[in-house]
Amino acid sequence: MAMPPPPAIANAVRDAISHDGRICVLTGAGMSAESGVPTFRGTQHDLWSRFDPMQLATAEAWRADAALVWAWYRWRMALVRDAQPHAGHRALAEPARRTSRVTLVTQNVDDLHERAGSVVDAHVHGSLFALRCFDCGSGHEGGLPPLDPAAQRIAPMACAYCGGGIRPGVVWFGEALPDDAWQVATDAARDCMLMLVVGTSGLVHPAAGLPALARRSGATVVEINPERTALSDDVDVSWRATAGDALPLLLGA
Ligand code: BV8
Repeated sequence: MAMPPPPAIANAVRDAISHDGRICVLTGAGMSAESGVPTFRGTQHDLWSRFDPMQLATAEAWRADAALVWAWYRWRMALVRDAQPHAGHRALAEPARRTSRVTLVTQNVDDLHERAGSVVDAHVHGSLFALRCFDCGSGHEGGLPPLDPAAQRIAPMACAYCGGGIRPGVVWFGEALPDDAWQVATDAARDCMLMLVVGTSGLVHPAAGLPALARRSGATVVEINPERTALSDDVDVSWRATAGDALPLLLGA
Protein backbone atom coordinates (compact mmCIF):
# COMPACT_ATOMS: atom_id res chain seq x y z
CA MET A 1 0.00 0.00 0.00
CA ALA A 2 1.49 3.40 -1.02
CA MET A 3 2.57 5.84 1.63
CA PRO A 4 0.46 9.02 1.98
CA PRO A 5 1.35 11.64 -0.65
CA PRO A 6 4.60 13.46 0.14
CA PRO A 7 3.49 16.76 1.80
CA ALA A 8 5.05 18.77 -1.05
CA ILE A 9 2.67 17.06 -3.48
CA ALA A 10 -0.42 17.37 -1.29
CA ASN A 11 0.41 21.07 -0.81
CA ALA A 12 0.92 21.59 -4.56
CA VAL A 13 -2.52 20.09 -5.28
CA ARG A 14 -4.13 22.06 -2.47
CA ASP A 15 -2.43 25.27 -3.72
CA ALA A 16 -3.58 24.78 -7.28
CA ILE A 17 -7.18 24.13 -6.19
CA SER A 18 -7.26 26.96 -3.62
CA HIS A 19 -5.83 29.42 -6.17
CA ASP A 20 -8.26 28.15 -8.81
CA GLY A 21 -5.17 27.28 -10.85
CA ARG A 22 -5.31 24.98 -13.87
CA ILE A 23 -4.11 21.41 -13.43
CA CYS A 24 -2.77 19.43 -16.40
CA VAL A 25 -2.57 15.65 -16.08
CA LEU A 26 -0.25 13.89 -18.58
CA THR A 27 -0.55 10.09 -18.64
CA GLY A 28 1.44 7.32 -20.32
CA ALA A 29 1.30 3.56 -20.63
CA GLY A 30 2.00 3.08 -16.91
CA MET A 31 -1.46 4.57 -16.24
CA SER A 32 -3.02 1.47 -17.80
CA ALA A 33 -0.54 -1.09 -16.45
CA GLU A 34 -2.66 -2.06 -13.41
CA SER A 35 -5.56 -2.68 -15.81
CA GLY A 36 -3.45 -5.36 -17.50
CA VAL A 37 -2.54 -3.36 -20.63
CA PRO A 38 1.18 -3.97 -21.24
CA THR A 39 3.49 -0.95 -21.19
CA PHE A 40 6.03 -0.42 -23.97
CA ARG A 41 9.21 -0.49 -21.94
CA GLY A 42 10.42 -1.47 -18.56
CA THR A 43 9.28 -5.10 -17.98
CA GLN A 44 10.02 -8.35 -19.77
CA HIS A 45 6.33 -8.53 -20.67
CA ASP A 46 6.32 -5.09 -22.27
CA LEU A 47 5.47 -4.69 -25.90
CA TRP A 48 8.77 -3.43 -27.24
CA SER A 49 10.82 -6.35 -25.83
CA ARG A 50 8.48 -8.80 -27.59
CA PHE A 51 7.80 -6.83 -30.77
CA ASP A 52 9.96 -4.43 -32.76
CA PRO A 53 8.13 -1.07 -32.82
CA MET A 54 9.80 -0.13 -36.09
CA GLN A 55 8.45 -3.36 -37.57
CA LEU A 56 4.90 -2.80 -36.38
CA ALA A 57 4.19 0.85 -35.46
CA THR A 58 5.27 2.71 -38.64
CA ALA A 59 3.70 3.49 -42.03
CA GLU A 60 6.63 1.65 -43.65
CA ALA A 61 5.69 -1.49 -41.70
CA TRP A 62 2.09 -1.18 -42.94
CA ARG A 63 3.25 -0.78 -46.55
CA ALA A 64 5.56 -3.78 -46.14
CA ASP A 65 3.06 -6.13 -44.44
CA ALA A 66 -0.30 -4.58 -43.51
CA ALA A 67 -1.75 -7.95 -42.45
CA LEU A 68 1.00 -8.47 -39.84
CA VAL A 69 0.54 -4.94 -38.47
CA TRP A 70 -3.28 -5.21 -38.46
CA ALA A 71 -3.20 -8.55 -36.61
CA TRP A 72 -1.00 -6.97 -33.93
CA TYR A 73 -3.39 -4.07 -33.45
CA ARG A 74 -6.42 -6.39 -33.37
CA TRP A 75 -4.63 -8.30 -30.59
CA ARG A 76 -3.99 -5.04 -28.66
CA MET A 77 -7.61 -3.92 -29.22
CA ALA A 78 -8.82 -7.19 -27.71
CA LEU A 79 -6.47 -6.70 -24.74
CA VAL A 80 -7.90 -3.23 -24.13
CA ARG A 81 -11.49 -4.44 -24.59
CA ASP A 82 -10.91 -7.09 -21.88
CA ALA A 83 -9.31 -4.56 -19.51
CA GLN A 84 -11.17 -2.46 -16.92
CA PRO A 85 -10.28 1.04 -15.67
CA HIS A 86 -8.78 0.97 -12.15
CA ALA A 87 -9.11 3.21 -9.08
CA GLY A 88 -6.52 5.60 -10.53
CA HIS A 89 -8.58 6.16 -13.69
CA ARG A 90 -11.69 6.72 -11.54
CA ALA A 91 -9.85 9.09 -9.18
CA LEU A 92 -8.89 11.23 -12.18
CA ALA A 93 -12.46 11.29 -13.48
CA GLU A 94 -13.93 12.62 -10.24
CA PRO A 95 -12.24 16.05 -9.89
CA ALA A 96 -12.55 16.63 -13.63
CA ARG A 97 -16.29 16.30 -13.17
CA ARG A 98 -16.27 18.90 -10.37
CA THR A 99 -14.05 21.53 -11.98
CA SER A 100 -13.19 22.50 -15.52
CA ARG A 101 -9.72 23.43 -14.31
CA VAL A 102 -8.34 19.95 -15.07
CA THR A 103 -6.97 19.19 -18.59
CA LEU A 104 -6.34 15.49 -19.27
CA VAL A 105 -3.67 14.78 -21.91
CA THR A 106 -2.77 11.17 -22.68
CA GLN A 107 -0.17 9.36 -24.77
CA ASN A 108 -2.29 6.24 -24.44
CA VAL A 109 -4.23 4.90 -27.39
CA ASP A 110 -6.66 2.94 -25.16
CA ASP A 111 -10.06 4.20 -23.97
CA LEU A 112 -9.70 3.42 -20.25
CA HIS A 113 -9.85 7.08 -19.17
CA GLU A 114 -13.13 7.53 -21.02
CA ARG A 115 -14.54 4.27 -19.66
CA ALA A 116 -13.77 5.57 -16.16
CA GLY A 117 -15.85 8.67 -16.90
CA SER A 118 -13.09 11.09 -17.86
CA VAL A 119 -13.23 13.47 -20.79
CA VAL A 120 -9.80 13.19 -22.45
CA ASP A 121 -8.90 16.62 -23.81
CA ALA A 122 -6.06 15.33 -26.00
CA HIS A 123 -5.06 11.86 -27.27
CA VAL A 124 -1.65 13.04 -28.58
CA HIS A 125 -0.79 9.57 -29.95
CA GLY A 126 -4.27 8.91 -31.32
CA SER A 127 -6.80 6.20 -30.45
CA LEU A 128 -6.77 2.49 -31.24
CA PHE A 129 -10.48 2.41 -32.11
CA ALA A 130 -10.61 5.56 -34.30
CA LEU A 131 -10.22 3.57 -37.54
CA ARG A 132 -9.50 5.30 -40.86
CA CYS A 133 -8.34 4.51 -44.37
CA PHE A 134 -4.57 4.37 -44.86
CA ASP A 135 -4.94 5.77 -48.40
CA CYS A 136 -7.76 8.37 -48.41
CA GLY A 137 -7.98 8.99 -44.65
CA SER A 138 -11.77 8.50 -44.51
CA GLY A 139 -13.08 7.38 -41.16
CA HIS A 140 -14.35 3.80 -40.92
CA GLU A 141 -17.70 3.51 -39.17
CA GLY A 142 -18.30 -0.25 -39.49
CA GLY A 143 -17.54 -2.55 -36.52
CA LEU A 144 -14.73 -5.10 -36.27
CA PRO A 145 -15.18 -8.66 -37.57
CA PRO A 146 -14.71 -11.42 -34.95
CA LEU A 147 -11.02 -11.95 -34.03
CA ASP A 148 -9.18 -15.26 -34.48
CA PRO A 149 -6.73 -14.79 -31.56
CA ALA A 150 -4.25 -17.25 -33.08
CA ALA A 151 -4.01 -15.37 -36.38
CA GLN A 152 -0.50 -13.94 -36.93
CA ARG A 153 -1.65 -12.03 -40.00
CA ILE A 154 -5.13 -10.54 -40.68
CA ALA A 155 -6.05 -8.76 -43.92
CA PRO A 156 -7.17 -5.18 -43.12
CA MET A 157 -10.79 -4.26 -43.87
CA ALA A 158 -11.42 -2.33 -47.11
CA CYS A 159 -12.30 1.37 -47.20
CA ALA A 160 -15.92 1.89 -48.36
CA TYR A 161 -14.82 4.90 -50.42
CA CYS A 162 -11.49 3.98 -52.09
CA GLY A 163 -10.95 0.32 -51.24
CA GLY A 164 -7.76 1.14 -49.34
CA GLY A 165 -6.78 -0.67 -46.13
CA ILE A 166 -8.37 0.42 -42.82
CA ARG A 167 -5.69 1.26 -40.22
CA PRO A 168 -5.82 1.98 -36.47
CA GLY A 169 -6.19 5.70 -35.58
CA VAL A 170 -2.85 5.77 -33.72
CA VAL A 171 0.17 8.00 -34.44
CA TRP A 172 2.95 5.82 -35.80
CA PHE A 173 6.64 6.61 -35.30
CA GLY A 174 7.68 9.18 -37.90
CA GLU A 175 4.14 10.52 -38.17
CA ALA A 176 3.09 13.97 -36.96
CA LEU A 177 0.89 14.22 -33.89
CA PRO A 178 -2.70 15.43 -34.54
CA ASP A 179 -2.53 19.27 -34.70
CA ASP A 180 -5.62 19.87 -32.55
CA ALA A 181 -4.55 17.44 -29.81
CA TRP A 182 -0.99 18.83 -29.80
CA GLN A 183 -2.31 22.40 -29.57
CA VAL A 184 -4.49 21.48 -26.56
CA ALA A 185 -1.51 19.71 -24.93
CA THR A 186 0.96 22.59 -25.37
CA ASP A 187 -1.64 25.20 -24.27
CA ALA A 188 -2.40 23.13 -21.16
CA ALA A 189 1.32 22.78 -20.37
CA ARG A 190 1.82 26.54 -20.70
CA ASP A 191 -1.28 27.54 -18.70
CA CYS A 192 -1.22 25.05 -15.85
CA MET A 193 -0.17 25.83 -12.27
CA LEU A 194 0.38 22.13 -11.59
CA MET A 195 1.22 19.24 -13.95
CA LEU A 196 0.84 15.63 -12.80
CA VAL A 197 2.97 13.31 -14.97
CA VAL A 198 1.67 9.76 -14.47
CA GLY A 199 3.19 6.54 -15.81
CA THR A 200 5.42 7.72 -18.63
CA SER A 201 9.10 6.92 -19.28
CA GLY A 202 9.49 10.33 -20.97
CA LEU A 203 11.30 8.77 -23.94
CA VAL A 204 8.83 9.42 -26.78
CA HIS A 205 8.97 12.86 -28.34
CA PRO A 206 7.59 15.44 -28.73
CA ALA A 207 5.20 14.47 -25.84
CA ALA A 208 8.17 13.91 -23.51
CA GLY A 209 8.89 17.65 -23.77
CA LEU A 210 5.56 18.71 -22.20
CA PRO A 211 6.70 18.54 -18.53
CA ALA A 212 9.70 20.79 -19.28
CA LEU A 213 7.44 23.22 -21.16
CA ALA A 214 5.12 23.37 -18.12
CA ARG A 215 8.03 23.93 -15.73
CA ARG A 216 9.51 26.66 -17.96
CA SER A 217 6.05 28.29 -17.86
CA GLY A 218 6.13 28.41 -14.03
CA ALA A 219 4.16 25.27 -13.17
CA THR A 220 4.99 22.80 -10.39
CA VAL A 221 5.61 19.43 -12.03
CA VAL A 222 4.93 16.23 -10.08
CA GLU A 223 5.93 12.79 -11.40
CA ILE A 224 4.09 9.63 -10.24
CA ASN A 225 5.98 6.51 -11.28
CA PRO A 226 7.25 3.46 -9.39
CA GLU A 227 10.55 3.79 -11.30
CA ARG A 228 12.98 6.62 -12.05
CA THR A 229 12.52 7.98 -15.58
CA ALA A 230 14.22 10.27 -18.08
CA LEU A 231 12.10 13.05 -16.54
CA SER A 232 12.86 12.47 -12.86
CA ASP A 233 15.70 15.02 -12.67
CA ASP A 234 13.61 17.75 -14.30
CA VAL A 235 10.49 17.63 -12.11
CA ASP A 236 9.80 19.31 -8.75
CA VAL A 237 8.74 16.13 -6.94
CA SER A 238 8.97 12.50 -8.06
CA TRP A 239 6.76 10.09 -6.12
CA ARG A 240 7.65 6.37 -6.31
CA ALA A 241 4.13 5.05 -6.43
CA THR A 242 1.74 3.43 -8.87
CA ALA A 243 -1.12 5.30 -10.55
CA GLY A 244 -3.66 2.99 -8.90
CA ASP A 245 -2.33 3.71 -5.40
CA ALA A 246 -1.28 7.35 -5.73
CA LEU A 247 -4.16 9.05 -7.57
CA PRO A 248 -6.99 8.02 -5.18
CA LEU A 249 -4.81 9.15 -2.27
CA LEU A 250 -3.93 12.45 -3.95
CA LEU A 251 -7.24 13.36 -5.55
CA GLY A 252 -9.50 11.59 -3.09
CA ALA A 253 -8.33 14.06 -0.40
C1 BV8 B 1 7.43 12.42 -35.00
C2 BV8 B 1 0.98 4.98 -30.89
C3 BV8 B 1 7.98 13.72 -36.88
C4 BV8 B 1 1.34 3.74 -31.62
C5 BV8 B 1 3.06 5.88 -30.06
C6 BV8 B 1 13.52 13.72 -30.45
C7 BV8 B 1 14.47 12.93 -29.84
C8 BV8 B 1 14.51 11.53 -30.12
C9 BV8 B 1 13.59 10.93 -30.99
C10 BV8 B 1 12.64 11.72 -31.59
C11 BV8 B 1 12.62 13.11 -31.33
N1 BV8 B 1 11.59 13.62 -32.03
C12 BV8 B 1 10.97 12.61 -32.74
C13 BV8 B 1 11.60 11.46 -32.48
C14 BV8 B 1 11.24 10.15 -33.02
C15 BV8 B 1 10.13 9.44 -32.23
C16 BV8 B 1 10.59 9.14 -30.83
O1 BV8 B 1 10.31 9.84 -29.89
N2 BV8 B 1 11.32 8.02 -30.73
C17 BV8 B 1 11.78 7.58 -29.40
C18 BV8 B 1 11.31 6.15 -29.17
C19 BV8 B 1 13.26 7.67 -29.35
N3 BV8 B 1 8.91 10.24 -32.21
C20 BV8 B 1 8.06 10.10 -33.24
O2 BV8 B 1 8.25 9.36 -34.20
C21 BV8 B 1 6.79 10.94 -33.20
N4 BV8 B 1 6.55 11.52 -34.48
O3 BV8 B 1 8.40 12.83 -34.40
O4 BV8 B 1 7.09 12.80 -36.27
C22 BV8 B 1 7.15 14.48 -37.80
C23 BV8 B 1 6.90 15.79 -37.50
C24 BV8 B 1 6.17 16.53 -38.41
C25 BV8 B 1 5.69 15.94 -39.59
C26 BV8 B 1 5.93 14.59 -39.85
C27 BV8 B 1 6.66 13.83 -38.92
C28 BV8 B 1 5.55 10.05 -32.92
C29 BV8 B 1 5.64 9.45 -31.57
C30 BV8 B 1 4.35 8.65 -31.27
C31 BV8 B 1 4.54 7.18 -31.56
N5 BV8 B 1 3.33 6.44 -31.22
N6 BV8 B 1 1.92 5.18 -29.80
C32 BV8 B 1 1.06 2.50 -30.81
O5 BV8 B 1 0.71 2.62 -29.64
O6 BV8 B 1 1.20 1.43 -31.40
S1 BV8 B 1 4.18 6.08 -28.76
C33 BV8 B 1 3.86 4.74 -27.70
O7 BV8 B 1 5.00 4.69 -26.91
C34 BV8 B 1 2.71 4.95 -26.73
O8 BV8 B 1 1.67 5.71 -27.23
C35 BV8 B 1 3.34 5.66 -25.56
O9 BV8 B 1 3.02 6.94 -25.53
C36 BV8 B 1 4.80 5.55 -25.83
C37 BV8 B 1 5.40 4.81 -24.69
O10 BV8 B 1 5.78 5.71 -23.79
P1 BV8 B 1 5.16 5.65 -22.30
O11 BV8 B 1 3.71 5.92 -22.37
O12 BV8 B 1 6.02 6.52 -21.51
O13 BV8 B 1 5.31 4.12 -21.86
P2 BV8 B 1 6.62 3.30 -21.49
O14 BV8 B 1 6.25 1.88 -21.63
O15 BV8 B 1 7.81 3.83 -22.22
O16 BV8 B 1 6.84 3.64 -19.95
C38 BV8 B 1 5.88 3.21 -19.02
C39 BV8 B 1 6.23 3.92 -17.72
O17 BV8 B 1 5.20 3.63 -16.77
C40 BV8 B 1 7.56 3.46 -17.12
O18 BV8 B 1 8.29 4.59 -16.69
C41 BV8 B 1 7.14 2.61 -15.91
O19 BV8 B 1 8.05 2.72 -14.83
C42 BV8 B 1 5.80 3.25 -15.56
N7 BV8 B 1 4.86 2.37 -14.85
C43 BV8 B 1 4.75 1.02 -14.94
N8 BV8 B 1 3.70 0.59 -14.15
C44 BV8 B 1 3.16 1.72 -13.58
C45 BV8 B 1 3.88 2.85 -14.04
N9 BV8 B 1 3.57 4.11 -13.68
C46 BV8 B 1 2.52 4.26 -12.80
N10 BV8 B 1 1.76 3.21 -12.33
C47 BV8 B 1 2.07 1.94 -12.69
N11 BV8 B 1 1.33 0.93 -12.22
